[in-house]
Amino acid sequence: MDRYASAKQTFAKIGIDTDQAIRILSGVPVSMHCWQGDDVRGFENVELSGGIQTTGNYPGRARCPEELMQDIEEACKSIPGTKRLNLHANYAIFEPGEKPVDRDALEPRHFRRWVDFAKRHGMALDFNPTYFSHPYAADNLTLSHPDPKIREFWIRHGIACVRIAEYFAKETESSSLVNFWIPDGYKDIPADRIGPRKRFMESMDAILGCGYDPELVRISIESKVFGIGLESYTVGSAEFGMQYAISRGIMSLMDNGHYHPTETVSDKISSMLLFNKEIALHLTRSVRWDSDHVIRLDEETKEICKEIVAADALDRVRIATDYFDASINRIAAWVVGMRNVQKALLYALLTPHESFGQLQDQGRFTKLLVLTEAMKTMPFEDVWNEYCSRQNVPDDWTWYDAVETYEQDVLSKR
Ligand code: RNT
Ligand code: ZN
Repeated sequence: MDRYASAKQTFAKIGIDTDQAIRILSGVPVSMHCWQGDDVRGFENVELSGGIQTTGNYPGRARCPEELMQDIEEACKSIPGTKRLNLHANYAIFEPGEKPVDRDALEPRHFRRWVDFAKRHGMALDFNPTYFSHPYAADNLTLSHPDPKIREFWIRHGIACVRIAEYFAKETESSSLVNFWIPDGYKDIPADRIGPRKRFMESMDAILGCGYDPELVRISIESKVFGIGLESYTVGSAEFGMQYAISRGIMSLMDNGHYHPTETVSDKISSMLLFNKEIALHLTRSVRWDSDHVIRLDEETKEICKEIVAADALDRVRIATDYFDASINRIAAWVVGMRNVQKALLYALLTPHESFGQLQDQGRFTKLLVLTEAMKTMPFEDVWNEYCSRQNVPDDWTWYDAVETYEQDVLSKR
């Protein structure tokens, strides 16, 4: 008997249909961040700022739209499942001879080439206004800036991004998520905490007031606990984000690098699902702080996916990746992280949540522990390999060969 057939039987004994798990997984969209390919630099030729940082200088960073697209294409060859592409506003493309515009004047046409690219690859698009790496964000204040002129600039930017997402949604026939994250905060203890938050609230209200079709565009707000150089206070804190979102009927986005080190997003998901129609996630790996390391198949990644699957909420959670490691091959970084999201989802789909839940309700915690641990050595690999082969992507031991060849032939020549 082949290995998959045997694994299928083993999982059937615990009430799991591996074919069904594979089928479900293949339809779960995961939005891949474009910014791993160039260390969040974008095409504006400015240094990264805004309380976030990439470290490392591995050769081969994408330096222009063509290179970034080519690298995304290369990565996607090794990533199974349904992929969306997550763009940032600073990845606008100005055609040769066209005069670049500032971020408050961006238009859909500046993303036409991305739309063509996405369509060619059967991907839908998500979007992010870029509130960092810009002269008007030099002091790390944007939508909460005390200067109304600067706030207005950033409000116009937000509205421009909503329009661009509308265009994405129409073109790709799939609603586009626009995620608002601002770096705004202070290095030291602020004299006034409520003022900046009130200004952020009012600026967001002005953006949401632009009028948009929620069938086409979904809007989320991503909170954060601190940033580099902004250690003491973040305007868009967790409480701000959650309450703003729920009161305005938009989505909360939780990035698992944005909480205190012992707080876990996996524990937040169920509460959020009880009170929100939909939620959004940035999957990442924090190492001591919001360091944006490549996602591993670690306990928290698995636990997050378990929470989504066990709550039967795959269609209510918008999953995206968000990390940037410049110290290793960037294409491999994409592939490893995206494959690990897929693996964690598969692991969750292969777990008998109902019967485990019953054990909990019956107070049979010893058996629950025993079986939860037994799960870990089930023939997961055989189901994963079957999934990869049905998705026409290489297995774990071979995909890197192609990436290494690509590094030699393409990346090393940049
Ligand atoms: C920053 C946020 C945000 C960014 C991207 C580039 O802390 O996580 O999502 O990583 O917008
Ligand atoms: Zn994020």
